[in-house]
Order: sequence, then structure tokens, then C-alpha cells
Amino acid sequence: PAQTLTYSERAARHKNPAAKLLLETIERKNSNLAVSVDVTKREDFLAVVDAVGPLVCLIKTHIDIIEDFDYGLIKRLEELSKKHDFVIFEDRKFADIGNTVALQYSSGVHKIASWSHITNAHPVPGPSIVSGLASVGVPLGRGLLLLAEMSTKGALATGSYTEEAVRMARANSQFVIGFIAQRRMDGVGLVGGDVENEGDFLILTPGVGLEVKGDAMGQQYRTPDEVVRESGCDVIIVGRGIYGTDLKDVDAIRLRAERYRKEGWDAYLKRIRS
Ligand code: 5FU
Repeated sequence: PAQTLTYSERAARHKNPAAKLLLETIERKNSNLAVSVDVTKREDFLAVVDAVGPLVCLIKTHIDIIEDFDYGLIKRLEELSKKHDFVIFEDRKFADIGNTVALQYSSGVHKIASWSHITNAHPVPGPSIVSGLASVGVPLGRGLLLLAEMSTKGALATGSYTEEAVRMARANSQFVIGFIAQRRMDGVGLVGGDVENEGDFLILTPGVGLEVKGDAMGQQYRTPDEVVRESGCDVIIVGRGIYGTDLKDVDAIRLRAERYRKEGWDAYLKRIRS
């Protein structure tokens, strides 16, 4: 199972180009940290990305919250991605019929498929959401994550819903590279199947914080050690715990990013050595 292999062993075996790139980047940079840059001004966004870029394997975006967006911002983000060697994940959470999500993924002002290595979708519409997105993403070498679980209090993505999400992924494993989830999904929903031959699904996990247990809007945080060592997840996703409240203080942002990077990496080393 993926949990006991190193990131580089998994990179060598993976067939999806976006998953391979992410696993290689994690190994090269000794970082399983993703920073979620949830800020609304273009210059703040670029400053935070530039500050944390050297320390992360991946930058997660919500591109639709940027107030002064134009396509030039994407060019700048791609330059920073090359300069600092990180993967890009637009956290779009698609949730519509196949035809609509294919248009939302390829078109509009954001043209997500043209720049985001990885995106994600809610499994709620069923397998057609995967085929709709795959029609756009596969020719570009992109990867999709399914939201098998969420970090929020009272989330409905549990039990048989989570199991169906994993079955949808197994049926489309050339494009579905893993899950947004709080734990490993190996063997989940597998009936009479072979857990040993489970595909290599990456687990990217939001709801990570060292200082507080949650926010006033239902978010719940666990530590990098709980997420990576105890629950076997692959990438920690941290937003406010790193960019904080003072976006001008890039030195403090960088220091917090380094703290999370180290905690996430140490937890991984403990996991593979246990
Ligand atoms: F799918 C999910 C989820 O279950 N929880 C999340 O928090 C996604 N997220 C995203 O991760 C959310 O939209 C934010 O962009 C980010 C968490 O930010 P925070 O500031 O670390 O709470």
C-alpha cells in the first residue's frame, strides 16, 4: 500500500503526469506542504506565492475570489511555478452535469484546465462528472481529485457516500489521482477486492492548523502529525495558519510556512520508518 512507500517510489510507478509531477516535486523539495492562498487582491496573492513558493510542493488557488483578476495573473502564477518549482491546484469543487463542468473547466474567464495541473470535483452527480472533466483534462495531462470527505463540522460526505466516491475513482484511475479526504482511502468500499493491489491514490488534506482547533464557520483543524503520520495522508493543505492576517509581513509568512513544512516532512519520515 502507498502508505509505506516513499514519495519517489510512488512517483516512479504513477502513470498520471500530474500525480507523477506532484510526487516528484514533494521528494525534490522535501515538502508535502501545500499552501492555500485565499486572498482577494492580485498583488497580495502573488506576494504570498512568491514568499512560500520555495517551501511548498503545491499552491492551491480559489481563482474566483480574486477581485482584480485578468489572464495576466495566470502568466505570473505560471512564472512563479517555474521559478519555485511547485504544482498548481485550483480548488474549484465542480459539482454539475458532465457537459456543464467540461465548459466550466475549459472556458469562461478563468480557463482552469489550461493552467491548473490538478483540480477537484464533488462526486454528487455520479460518474458523469468524471467523464465530463476527463474529456477536457486527459488530453492536457491533468489530474482530478474527488472530494471523498470534508474537514467541516457536520459534513455529509461520510459512510456510503465516501465509499461511492472511492469506487468512482477506481473506475477512472487514469484521470482521478486521489481524494480530498481526512485519511487514507485504501480498501474503502472494496467488496471482495484486493487491497494489496489498490491503485495509488494521493490524499490531499485541508483542515490543518497548529495554533487553533477551528474557526467560527465550522472549519476543524488537526496537526500535520495527526494528518500525515496517524491518518496516512500525503499532502497537508494550510491556508490561514500560514498567510495569517498581516499579508505585508512576508518574513512571518515564510517562517510559518517553514514550520509547517518541517512538521509535515517529519511526520512523513516517521510514517515510512515505522
Ligand atoms: F475540501 C475542502 C475541505 O474539506 N476543507 C477545506 O478547508 C477544502 N477546504 C479548503 O482548504 C478551503 O476552501 C480553504 O481554501 C482551505 C482551508 O483554509 P484554512 O485557512 O487553512 O482553513
